[in-house]
Amino acid sequence: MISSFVITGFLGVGKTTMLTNSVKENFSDKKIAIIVNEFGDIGVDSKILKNVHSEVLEISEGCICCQLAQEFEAGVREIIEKYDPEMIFVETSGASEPFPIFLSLQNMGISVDGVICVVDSKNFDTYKENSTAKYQLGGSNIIILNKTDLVTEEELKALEIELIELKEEYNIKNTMTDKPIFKNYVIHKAKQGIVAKEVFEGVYKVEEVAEFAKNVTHLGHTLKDSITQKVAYLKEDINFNDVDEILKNVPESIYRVKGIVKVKDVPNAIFINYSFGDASFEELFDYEDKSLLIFIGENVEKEVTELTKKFDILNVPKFSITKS
Ligand SMILES: Nc1nc2c(ncn2[C@@H]2O[C@H](COP(=O)(O)OP(=O)(O)OP(=O)(O)O)[C@@H](O)[C@H]2O)c(=O)[nH]1
Ligand SMILES: [Mg+2]
Repeated sequence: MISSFVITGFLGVGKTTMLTNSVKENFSDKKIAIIVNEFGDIGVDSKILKNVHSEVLEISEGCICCQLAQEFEAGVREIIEKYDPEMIFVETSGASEPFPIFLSLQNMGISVDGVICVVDSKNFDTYKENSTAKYQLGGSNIIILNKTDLVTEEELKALEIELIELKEEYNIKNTMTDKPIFKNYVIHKAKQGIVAKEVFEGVYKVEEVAEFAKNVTHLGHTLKDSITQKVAYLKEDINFNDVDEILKNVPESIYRVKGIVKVKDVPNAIFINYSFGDASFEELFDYEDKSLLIFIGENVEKEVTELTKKFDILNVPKFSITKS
């Protein structure tokens, strides 16, 4: 039986980082396939993941827990046929709830060994009121407090207490019996998504969950409605300082920027990863497409228009959604 993990968590918390930094080295003896569903229609995570993992399937445009369930199942079948993996990791978009994906995998005869919710220890306060974020916590059985390098011990302790309370409140339950679906859950801490192999050693028995899962319905969630994305292309190669300057001008309501840009005097393209005010950069090999920045947040339309006024280099297509 193929085993799988679902990785959930709000936008920018470190899901892809965990997949690139932890998964391969812990399972070097296994054939791993990754499925990634990104918020927005241009997948940059898949490009990053392909640097590390050989088999990456990208499902873009929409949320796999709602309108893309069929595409998701078709994608899983495709990757199994082509690659015959022993393990599948599914990175869900920050807008998805994990439970429907969990059920889809089980319906396909794939064992789900864990639903991992990655939490941003530094920025949890900023997004914790979002209902999807709460359901992501409630629908998981492995909680990873990531970005621990950005908080103090005390802050981390306080966060852990808060998370336990929220987990109890939002713990996914069987609607008939009112009993929690996951009997147990564990909390681990991580920096740069680096966790030990034990994290992936299941904490519950699948059969028990399957029994419970029959009566669970998909809860409505609001993230997709309130959060949108806008892509801006760069008219030409720019200086690294200009990238920095653009990021400094990103308003608070845009809390996620991902992009790939060609920078003058640097041979390879640079992958830009910005979340909640912090940015990281990575070289990306063999990227030949246009330079672009994807802005994700609230009011993006208005805010990105402001940015294009300020930075002439940014060009926002008026009508079409362009796929990479
Ligand atoms: N300081 C610090 N930064 C981190 C850590 N983990 C991830 N990051 C940074 O956080 C940003 C977002 O990380 P990703 O792994 O892309 O987050 P994600 O959850 O996959 O994001 P989406 O797929 O867009 O929802 C990147 O800039 C990472 O470098 C960490 O432990 N500490
Ligand atoms: Mg990601």
